[in-house]
Amino acid sequence: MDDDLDGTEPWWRGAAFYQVYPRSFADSTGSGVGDLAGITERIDYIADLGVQALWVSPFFTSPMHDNGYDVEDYCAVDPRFGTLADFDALVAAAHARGLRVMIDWVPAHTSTAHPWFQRALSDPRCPERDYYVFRDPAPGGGPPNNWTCAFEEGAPAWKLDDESGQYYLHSFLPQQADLNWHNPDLRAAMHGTLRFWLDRGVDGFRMDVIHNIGKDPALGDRDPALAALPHMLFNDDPSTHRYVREIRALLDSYPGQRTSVGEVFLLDTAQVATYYGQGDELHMCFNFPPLYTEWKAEAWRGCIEATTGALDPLGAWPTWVLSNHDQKRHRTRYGGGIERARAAAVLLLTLRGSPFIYQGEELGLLDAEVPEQRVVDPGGRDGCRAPIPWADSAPWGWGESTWLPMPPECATRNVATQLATPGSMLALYRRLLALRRRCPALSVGSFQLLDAPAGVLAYERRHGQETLRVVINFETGPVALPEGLRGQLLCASTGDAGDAGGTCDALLGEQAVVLRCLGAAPER
Ligand code: ISL
Repeated sequence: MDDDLDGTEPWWRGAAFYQVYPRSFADSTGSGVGDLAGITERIDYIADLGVQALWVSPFFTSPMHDNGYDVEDYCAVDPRFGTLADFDALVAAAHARGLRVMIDWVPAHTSTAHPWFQRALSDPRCPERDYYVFRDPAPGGGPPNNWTCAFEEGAPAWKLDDESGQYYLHSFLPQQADLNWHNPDLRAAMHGTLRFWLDRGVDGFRMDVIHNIGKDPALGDRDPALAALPHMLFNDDPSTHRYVREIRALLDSYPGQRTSVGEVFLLDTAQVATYYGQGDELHMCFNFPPLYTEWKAEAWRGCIEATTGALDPLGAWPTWVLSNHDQKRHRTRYGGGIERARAAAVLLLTLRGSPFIYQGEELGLLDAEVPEQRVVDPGGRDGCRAPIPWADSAPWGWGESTWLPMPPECATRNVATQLATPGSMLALYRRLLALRRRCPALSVGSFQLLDAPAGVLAYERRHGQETLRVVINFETGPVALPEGLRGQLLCASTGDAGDAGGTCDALLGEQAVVLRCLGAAPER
């Protein structure tokens, strides 16, 4: 595998990542639930898409109260998803195609079914009791502080253990008990779980709510005005940085540029930036404001400026995400139009930083409608987790029944049809990813916002002799491009690439283009 893109950059800078949600990716057994062998069977699909790495969401032993983000055994594959041998086969198949494999690591909490928690409950004097955050009730009774949990608005982040009379902390479901990272034995045990997978050859980790590992040792009340919002959104204890540096040192002790991307779910990018440390904490952080930015040129310009303003001075490498397993898919969020989703693909894959594609967005999927009797997720996030349609007729490459309903428009939004259609969304993602590979200006080049007419976002990417321009029309009407924004068309969000090579001096409504600057050297 090439370690560098141009001899100096680490592999993950400018790499495009593909998020696989194993339950819904591909099913090798006909059970209606996707599995690891299913991913391996479809690994060529991911390789041919043109990404450099995949991130596989949790497949560890779990009671599945939070679809695997409630881990019962960090070092075992849940039988629903296969075996460790299936995992090894997936890594081997990915590596054979030059794809890196990142897995999800959930360090902030375990399932209450985890043996550590079970021991902690059964014997309050056992060492594992301090792996968690148990506290006496507040002086007047009730939870120890006013922190609230996610998924249930305003509900306390504490659950009473009747047996001992103490509460334990849970930032998410009561079945997900927060770990106490101040305990050195817990830290060592969690480091052991990283080593387990590093020794098996994984290339890195997506670290679930990593900002939530360190807690204010005093467990003080939060500002009552904000107390109804989940504590996790605000948890930003200085101790976390030390723990993250230890994790980074562990990754760095392995050869091969093992990598981390942390889910730092803090809504201020300046706060997120601190988790890059001095280049000695996370390699990359997810940044959530872009996920909440509406489809408007001005809003995106502001979002990009805020991101570059917070990260560039630190030399911190950005990530860009439009969809994931927790949020409405961006096509759904942006109103459902397909041209808009196509323009969004150009944006995602040409900004400076590492883009993360969520499985199915390359098909232009919408969220599924999930009737009440089929709801699975306590957080209301089933719609974006619907299975990927592979075949061009029902049951779309799955067994007769799937764990969630299929998404809408399967007859056109399936892999078989889109592979055979030159102008498909899938073809567009493949074209854009190929362009990223061919043009270092897009993957690792510098970035500069350009002046543009109202409703249009334009920026320049530059590397060596190569200068590319990206111009995105967020509005539905056509727009003429001023002289300074014209260029030779390399890729348009519309059509099937038939017009590449011509000069572009105007955009259709909701069209986005990648251009080579006129007067620049012709493409090599
Ligand atoms: O899901 C959300 C909003 O709909 C987020 O607030 C989410 O809780 C947050 O991004 C943290 O997410 C991660 O940790 C959770 C898990 O449920 C998510 O699936 C995971 O991505 C708890 O482990």
